[in-house]
Parts: sequence; C-alpha cells; structure tokens
Amino acid sequence: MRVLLIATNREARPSYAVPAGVAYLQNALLEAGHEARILDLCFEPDERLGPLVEETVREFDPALIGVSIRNVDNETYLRYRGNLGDVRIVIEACRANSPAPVVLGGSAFSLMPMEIMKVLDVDLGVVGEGESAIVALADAIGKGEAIESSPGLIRMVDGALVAAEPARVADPASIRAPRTFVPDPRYFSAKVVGPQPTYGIQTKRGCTFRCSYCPVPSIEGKRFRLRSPVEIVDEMRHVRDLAGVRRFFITDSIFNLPRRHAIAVCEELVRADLGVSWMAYTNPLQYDTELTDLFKRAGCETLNFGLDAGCDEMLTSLQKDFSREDILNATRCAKQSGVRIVHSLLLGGPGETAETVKSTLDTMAECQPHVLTIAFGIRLYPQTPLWQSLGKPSGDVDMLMPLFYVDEALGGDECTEILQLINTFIADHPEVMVRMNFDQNKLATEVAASSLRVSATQG
Ligand code: B12
Ligand code: SF4
Repeated sequence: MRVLLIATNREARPSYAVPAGVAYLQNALLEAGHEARILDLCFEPDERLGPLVEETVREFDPALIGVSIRNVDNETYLRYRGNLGDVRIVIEACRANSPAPVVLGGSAFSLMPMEIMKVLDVDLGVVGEGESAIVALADAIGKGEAIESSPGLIRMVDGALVAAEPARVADPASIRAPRTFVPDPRYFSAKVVGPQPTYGIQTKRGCTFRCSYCPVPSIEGKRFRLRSPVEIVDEMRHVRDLAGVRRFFITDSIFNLPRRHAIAVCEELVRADLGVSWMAYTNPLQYDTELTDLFKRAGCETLNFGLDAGCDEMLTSLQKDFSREDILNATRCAKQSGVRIVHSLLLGGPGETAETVKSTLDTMAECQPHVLTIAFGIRLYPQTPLWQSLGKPSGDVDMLMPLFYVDEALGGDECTEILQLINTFIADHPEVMVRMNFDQNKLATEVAASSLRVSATQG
C-alpha cells in the first residue's frame, strides 16, 4: 500500500532540523512491505506549499497520508511564531486532491493532540512514537480492516475525539536506521544553512527527570529506553556515506545518562573511527574527566548543558535534579578535555528575582562557557508539573495560544534590573558569546503590562 509522509516543518532557527522521525516511519513501512514516500517541505517558499502537495498527491496517489508536526510554534516569548497555518494548507491540498485518510503525528502533535486535531478539523492522529502505529494503520487500511487497535490512535467517534495512550516502540534496540531516506542536500550546504549543519540522531528515547515545565517525558515516555550502540553507529555511518554528513546532533533528552549507555555509545564510536563530530544535550550529573576525555575521543565537539538556572534556589524551583556544584564540576571536566560548552538559561520561572538572576550569572562567570544562551518566559504545556501547579489560570485556556509563564514579581523595575545584570555580564565577559532569544527593548514594558501570572502574548 502507498503511504505519503509529509514533513511540514520549515523552521530555520536556531538551525534547520532534518525530519529524522519521518525517516524512521518510512523505514518501518518499507520493512513491512509498504511503499512509502517522504515529501519534505522544509525549503519550500510559502507559495509552493499547496501546489507541491497537490502535485505529489496526484502523482503518487497514496492510500494513506501522514502529516508530521514537529513544532506547533517557535516557543519564543515576545517573538512568537505559530506553524499550524502551514499544516492547514497542507491538509487542505491533500483533501482537495485525494480521498486518502490524513493522520497527524510528530513531537509537537503529541504535546497537545486533541487541541490540534480540533483546530485543524482532522479526525485521525497518532500520539507518541509512530513506527508501529503507521504500519498498523497501513496494514489495516490496506486489508480493509478496522483501524481501532492501532497503537496511540486518537480518532473521531460520533463527533467526539477518543483519546489514546501514547504509542511506544517496545524495544528501541529494534529501531533500525533509515535505509532509503536521502535528506535534501540543502540541509548540509553551508551556503543555505550556515556553517554548522547537523543531522539528528537518537541514542535512546525517554527521560526519567521531571523538570517542572518540560513536556518531553510526555512525548518520549518517562523511562530511558536504549538503542543498540552498534545500530546507532551503523546509522551514523550510513548517513555519512549516503549524504556526506560529518556532524551529528544527538537528539536525546540528555545524552550523558544513563552513564553506562553514553560510555557504550562512545566506545563504539571510537572503535568505528567514522571521522564525524557530534554535539548533545546533557545535564551536569555524574561528570568526571574520564567521561569527558572519552566524549572527546569519540568526536564530541559541543555539549549543550540545559541548565536553566545557576543558583540552587531556582534549580530547586524548576525541579532540576542537580546543583550549582554539579554545574561547576561538569564545566571544569568538559573544558579540561577540550570540549566546547554551551550553557542555556531559562529565566522568569516561579521565584525568579533580580537576585536569583545575579546568582545565576555569578555561576556563569565562574564557568565561562563558550556560548551562553538566555531565554526569558516559559512556554506552558499541559501535562507538566508547572502547568498542574497553576491550576486552570483563567477558565477554559486555549493551549495553542502562546502561553508563557513569567513570575508576577518580575514587573517593570525588576526586569530593568535583570537586563542591566545581563548587560554588565556581557561587558565583563567578552570571551562568552551571549545569545538572547528575546527583544531587550520590549521586555520590561511587556512584562509590566501583563498582570497575569500566565501571560498570553502575541508578538
Ligand atoms: C533535538 C531537538 C532540537 C534540536 C534539533 C537538532 C537536529 N539537527 O535535529 C535543536 C536544538 C536544533 C532544536 C531546535 C528547536 N526546537 Co527542538 N527539539 C528537539 C527534541 C529534543 C528532539 C526532536 C527529535 O529529533 N526527536 C527524534 C525523532 C526521531 O523523533 P520525532 O521527530 O519526534 O518523530 C517520532 C514521533 O514524533 C512520531 N512522528 C513524527 N512524525 C510523525 C508523523 C506521523 C503521521 C506519525 C503517525 C508519527 C510521527 O514518530 C517518530 C518516530 O518515533 C524535541 C523534543 C522531543 N523529545 O521530541 C524538541 C522539540 C521538538 N523542539 C521544540 C522547539 C520549540 C524547538 C525550537 C523552535 C526552539 C527555538 N525556539 O529555538 C527550534 C526549532 C528548530 C527547527 N528547525 O525546527 C519543541 C516543540 C514544541 C512546540 N512548541 O512546538 C520540542 C517538542 C521541545 C519541547 N519544548 O518539548 N530542537
Ligand atoms: S528538561 Fe531535559 S532533563 Fe528535564 S525533563 Fe525535560 S528532557 Fe528531561
């Protein structure tokens, strides 16, 4: 049976992201004996979206169309951009040119499936991991059988959406590298995407942590499920040979834990000697130089520490399971081994004040990371401890609105002081490249104007 998979994401910032999830689905479909094609819209201009979908649907004539939604929005306070408009154009072009059922899926879809299905008026969606779900759907549709038992399937019954538990691949060691998918060469062209293109690769799924604002455990599951190191390295070799990829982004929630798995993957990389480099998200627990030396030998170029804060008070507030001491230790180890460090902060959470920001920046001054990214305002998602702790702030809240949490104490003066602290840090530490994801000129006035703890701001 023919299945068309459409990757709708066109976000270019902070860098392009190859639709690796869709490639896994294509692989699963091919292995199950179906025909599967990927239409990647990433580099298409606005005016080509509808026509290109129309041409592809007419020519390929699929019996099932999967539409992947990676980002519902750019998650950026005061520079918000939503993406569901693109998805609507794609769905309309599918419907106008094919009777095939349309099924939604993807990481952003799994965050708020019911809300997205309602707003896009679609009656099939898969929440969670799509490999077994898309195969089950294609099998059932191909044989003219009922689709109800497909894993993770949300569907419309008698005018109402029926929820489902997220689909999970039972044994991630069985996830096989995409064998057919050749990413668009523009993903790796320095001219198009800048100097540091990467290909996303997973070494595991799931996250056992419970950071207060983070929806990843509800997307990937609350346990770590590990892929086979040999298969991971095979996938990297395959992508390197097929598309000339030399840099990878390990897309795990956190790469360094479980530590024994990170070590096993790195040892396999050292053995394979692929001549590739990689970067990864990490947290600062369980670091020593034995580990960072191994990372370096295995090709680690950059570690991105999703710290959010640098003082124990805010780390506790955000339910991070590490301390300032852990941050200092991990930074020292990574630097000693010659690994580039990105520290990421997320300001504005419950209990944030100019004083906590000052303590955080003092820690950053001690760390001196190569890059410091600073985000302000926390995008709120259902199913997160932060959202649950707020109760329902204003009745029937539309989660697809750009909902951001900013502590109510951060009125005008406090915000102005925070901006001064950041600017002083920048002036005192020219060796640290600081990137802010918010408009400094707007911040104090916007935060002061918002009298709600939960602010809905369209910028
Ligand atoms: C790694 C990552 C990044 C890396 C990507 C590096 C790279 N080279 O690929 C970087 C740091 C660049 C990044 C940037 C951003 N990211 Co990001 N990122 C992730 C992360 C952690 C993993 C994504 C991934 O690759 N997963 C692995 C692949 C294999 O899985 P998958 O794509 O989800 O596919 C599976 C399922 O979703 C499903 N599926 C997928 N499509 C379909 C389709 C159908 C029909 C079906 C049935 C199933 C299905 O099956 C697949 C296989 O199991 C996710 C969180 C998460 N755990 O999902 C956030 C996440 C996707 N990112 C998010 C955001 C917001 C962004 C940014 C906009 C942030 C910013 N403002 O800078 C940018 C946008 C970049 C871009 N070009 O799109 C949000 C999206 C939430 C939202 N509001 O929409 C997420 C969900 C994080 C979060 N807050 O929870 N990101
Ligand atoms: S922020 Fe990172 S460590 Fe914390 S729950 Fe999310 S993915 Fe896990």
